[in-house]
Amino acid sequence: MGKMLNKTLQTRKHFFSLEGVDGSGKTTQMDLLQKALEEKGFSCLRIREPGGSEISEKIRSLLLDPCFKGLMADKTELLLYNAARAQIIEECIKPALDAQKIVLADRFAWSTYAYQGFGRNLDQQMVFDLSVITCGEFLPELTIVLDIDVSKSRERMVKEGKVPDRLESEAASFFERVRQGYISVVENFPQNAVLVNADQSEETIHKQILELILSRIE
Ligand code: Z5A
Repeated sequence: MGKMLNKTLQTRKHFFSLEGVDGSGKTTQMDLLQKALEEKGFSCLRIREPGGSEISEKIRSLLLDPCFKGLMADKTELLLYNAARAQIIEECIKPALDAQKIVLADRFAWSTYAYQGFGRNLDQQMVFDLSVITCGEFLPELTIVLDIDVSKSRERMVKEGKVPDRLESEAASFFERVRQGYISVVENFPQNAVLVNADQSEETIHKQILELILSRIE
């Protein structure tokens, strides 16, 4: 179970992220959300983490390479996710927010809190503090966590036939901890994070997400 963090959170307006275990439907929902916002005339920058810039994509391939399974130290993993994030903030997020765009992130700092803090059992306060060092004020004003039973999200991944990367090949218990990590984010930051039941139709989930985002930007 997650502990309550010693924290203050600085966030940026017009910055949103979608989070959840793999197969929770983030990419599907990102597509629908971006399209709906652009149809309403909003200009959006969409990013995915880790990645989104040349340097961050190189870090991504290091992080997800299955040949490092069992080799990469947990703290190396933690620092690499933060390094990729520091780069994408400077190169992409800051300029987009300065240009009044809406930033939509497929994963961001709460992935690190859930996967490294809970999945890998690293000290949660330390993971949080490091995120604050990496991001400063560049944290999303609202994070939508797509919450789903781990067995159901696994079924979706199997159905899709995706070859598992280094993290995706972790045991189910790892993803159970990650799910608890996301629940802890919502408990710690109810103003900045919300759970949406991801075991519903794509259209129902989309409507809920769009309503949440529009309530912050219109
Ligand atoms: N990671 C980390 O450890 N620490 C960090 O700080 C960060 C990341 C930033 C990145 O993987 C890995 O890095 C990730 C966490 C870790 N790994 N793990 N494990 P990624 O970017 O390659 O993949 P992902 O982010 O996990 O996304 P994904 O696997 O592509 O899943 P998704 O985007 O959430 O789901 P999807 O592609 O939209 O949908 C999956 C399938 O379900 C697909 O066939 C859909 O058609 C289907 N689907 C979607 N919605 C529904 C509904 N509503 N009903 C039924 N079926 C659905």
